[in-house]
Amino acid sequence: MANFETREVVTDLLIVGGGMAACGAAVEAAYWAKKHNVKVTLVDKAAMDRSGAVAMGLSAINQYVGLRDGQNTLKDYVDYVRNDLMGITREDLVANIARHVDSTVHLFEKWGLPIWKDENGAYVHEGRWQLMINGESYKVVVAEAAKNALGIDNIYERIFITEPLMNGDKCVGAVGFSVRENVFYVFKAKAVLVAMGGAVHVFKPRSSGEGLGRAWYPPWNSGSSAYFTIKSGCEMTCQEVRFIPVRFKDAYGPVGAWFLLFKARATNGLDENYMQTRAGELENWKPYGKVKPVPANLRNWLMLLDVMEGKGPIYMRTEEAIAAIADKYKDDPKVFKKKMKELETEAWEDFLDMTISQAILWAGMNVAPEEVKSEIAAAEPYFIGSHSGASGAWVSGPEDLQTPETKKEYFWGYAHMATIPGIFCAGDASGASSHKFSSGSHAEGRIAAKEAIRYIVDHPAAPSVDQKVVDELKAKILNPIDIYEKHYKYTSDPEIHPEYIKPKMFMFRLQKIMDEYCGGVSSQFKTSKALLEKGLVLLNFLREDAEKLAAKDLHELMRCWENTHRMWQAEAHLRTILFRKETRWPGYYFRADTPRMSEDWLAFANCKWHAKTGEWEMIKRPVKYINEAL
Ligand code: SFD
Ligand code: AMP
Repeated sequence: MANFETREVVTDLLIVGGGMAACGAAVEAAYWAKKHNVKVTLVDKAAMDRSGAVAMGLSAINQYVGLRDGQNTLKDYVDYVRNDLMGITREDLVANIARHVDSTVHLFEKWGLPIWKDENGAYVHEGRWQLMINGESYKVVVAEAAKNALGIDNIYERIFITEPLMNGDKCVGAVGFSVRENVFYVFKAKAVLVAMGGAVHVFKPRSSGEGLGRAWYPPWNSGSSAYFTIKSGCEMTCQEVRFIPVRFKDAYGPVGAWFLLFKARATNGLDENYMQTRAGELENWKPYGKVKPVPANLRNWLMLLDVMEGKGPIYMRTEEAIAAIADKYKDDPKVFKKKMKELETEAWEDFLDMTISQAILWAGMNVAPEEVKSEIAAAEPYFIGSHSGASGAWVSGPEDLQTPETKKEYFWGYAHMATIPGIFCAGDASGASSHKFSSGSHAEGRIAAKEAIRYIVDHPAAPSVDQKVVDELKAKILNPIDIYEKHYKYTSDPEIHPEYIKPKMFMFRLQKIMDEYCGGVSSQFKTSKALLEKGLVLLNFLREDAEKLAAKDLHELMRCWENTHRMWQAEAHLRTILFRKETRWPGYYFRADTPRMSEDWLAFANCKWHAKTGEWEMIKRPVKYINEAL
């Protein structure tokens, strides 16, 4: 077997991940840990300063409710999220995050994040819920606070968490390996807070050739949260809800600032505004088709109807929007010139703060946004518990926000704890609580960490770990290195071999299956029972071949496990689309054999994988609202 030293870390609370949710968890856990003499450890596959979705920075904070200033109520936010998700949401979770998110944003500001202010000192809003920031260093600022709170000795960077460590049905920690040295890590803990982000590259991306790998969400979020929670036996929710963002084409620049701040229109190749010409289609998706703002998937759907009729390309009318704003200043040429310069700067900064490659693409294509319109397109599917996605673990809500009706279904002792005791989830790892974004993920991390410490105080027994389980996991995790060592000399090209499969080839195969059978870009997001069933057969063959993944070094070992994690996310997704016999989110995916929304399916489609049998269980759970009680 590959020669790896084993290092053991014994702790009370283990935070897996170092992104927005984990940083929130670190800050809060450190506070409560001191009070209760509890040890907290954080482990990240990368370096916290620039790890996760916010690595490149962001140009907006997308969740700020403004409760302090009476701008909105909790009920307003909950109504917004429920409508955007076509009725499928856990209002108790959404409200719990929403009532804490403003204080997280105030902390960001205290820690040094520049939030735009107007001449009266008020935050500048991009839209009703969004604040403009100078956010290139957003993650650095947030990580610094987390590191200061936890102390550097309690943080392990560049360690890839591969598997949950189980003792029967109980989670007693996690195992993984260093991506820099031959060390296998065993973390033993009384509770684990899962915050390893969402999943990217499960589907074939639009990017190819030199651009291959370019995606909207970060490619290093590879489904580890979903894998960890599925494999440990947690019930999962909304696994069918993928998010398809509309983005500036090919470099995935954000559109929110254009639609909301600059009030731009999008038009098709014939200069028609599909939101107007296709408005009649919204009747088919009532009541959600008639709410304001129109749900994100329906906005996509109206656009896709044009694209499917050959009416592309679709353009963001940047030139029109800038002209309309500047027009107000046209009487004074000096002020007009200054305003135009300001708008041009804001347009570029929107990309430079969070999607630098879009600025590079614009520069390379001689795009001056004040002069020419710019192409946008629907991206490939992503799995996230935030934005207008919802996939993640099924977690308990807070007790005080339940109605007698919801309490039976949505509460089991500790808020944001999964169905396996001691596993807590936050950010993209927790499901059915969409629209939390960077700020809400941080807030959810804080909530979950406080609850995890409470759980540890209530359950102080040391984790009991079976050494045989650890030895088996070590052998399994390092197996790709052994396979490569054994066989690589017997081929003229180590990339191709009858005895093994390299992780990149494995990823291409996974992406092809998902793209063609599960409604990816090439299939125009359409699928059906027959296609899904065939896709499942192919996924099962892929699962057999996962045993033959081979790695020539530590980096490829990480790639092997990233792709195994993606494969499990893929299977949960496919099975849940198959289970939900309707189309609820056209614009994200369309089931051609069940093309309409059905009252029977105003319900959560949950799933659970059973380690003992290897079987998946599909579970329908009721949707119950609390908004009237707010
Ligand atoms: O414009 C392992 N997001 C936006 N949020 C906003 O508030 N405003 C925006 O402007 C946003 N936009 C946006 C956003 C993201 C991206 C990529 C772009 C634009 C281009 C969304 C937020 O960023 C997102 O909601 C949160 O970051 C989610 O937080 P969290 O904690 O759930 O995920 P993370 O931050 O990605 O962190 C994941 C961490 O896990 C680590 N990790 N560690 C150990 N072992 C493993 N196996 C691991 N796998 C992953 C990662 O290293 C990381 O630390 S806009 O589009 O709307
Ligand atoms: P995006 O840049 O697309 O990620 O959007 C940023 C924020 O603006 C998110 O909260 C979106 O839900 C919201 N948003 C984007 N476009 C629109 C739109 N056309 N109408 C309403 N909200 C939008």
